[in-house]
Amino acid sequence: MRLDVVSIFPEYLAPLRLSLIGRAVEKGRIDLGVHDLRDWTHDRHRTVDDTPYGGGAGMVMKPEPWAEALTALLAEPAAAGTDATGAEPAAPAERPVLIVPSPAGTPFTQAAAAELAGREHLVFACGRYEGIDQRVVDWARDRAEVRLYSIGDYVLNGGEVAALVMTEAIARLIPGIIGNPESLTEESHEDGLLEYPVYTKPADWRGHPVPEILLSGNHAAIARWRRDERLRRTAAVRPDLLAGLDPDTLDALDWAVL
Ligand code: 6GU
Repeated sequence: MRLDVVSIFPEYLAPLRLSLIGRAVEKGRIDLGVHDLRDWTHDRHRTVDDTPYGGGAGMVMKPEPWAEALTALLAEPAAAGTDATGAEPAAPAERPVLIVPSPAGTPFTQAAAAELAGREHLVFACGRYEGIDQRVVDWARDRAEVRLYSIGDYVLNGGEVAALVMTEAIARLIPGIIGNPESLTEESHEDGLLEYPVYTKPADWRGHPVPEILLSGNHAAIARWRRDERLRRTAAVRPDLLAGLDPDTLDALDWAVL
């Protein structure tokens, strides 16, 4: 996957070089570019913002640097294998996805992360101030599949932290990036339920025993207990998730818990 991030604070994206994504970048599974928007300005002050039309508080990001940045980053890569020797015609390139982190976007979900993990090229446009001139988003629709995503109902100062959140959720779902892919299947949000509680040694810790069933060796009973815990937890803290479940995915034992 090719991953580009544009920001006026490229240092904010340093964590992309660490841990899981960092290793994927080192191994060449992710081709990462972190870019300073000011590199596409031409004035002495490297200006990226201006006052809003219509008045109001704060500043708005100017369209020109964004258009130059996105023109450069969304450009089709030079087609390989179409030289004068008449070799293989290159497969048509998939449209890049331009992700604009925004509190006014649609909710970013595990399903969105899973879908994006299968795409060839993601570009994150991290805005600051009151946002990016709307015409940039409209203009970019000819060049990319544009998506505005919010990571939750609260306000951040800019899109950088949201881009870190989204890239982590996406990158860990790219095939071959996580050592043990089984760890992906029983997680919170994979199937609309929260995960079950986990325990490790010692079996009794400061007077708190591990639930006995987990020491029983009865794998079917353990699986049922874990499912019951997932249902109870989800009902207790995220009734909105339960309401969104397909009732056909619940069996009689599930209904007995709920
Ligand atoms: Cl994606 N960006 C910003 N700036 N604020 C947010 C957000 C995103 N999601 C929630 N708040």
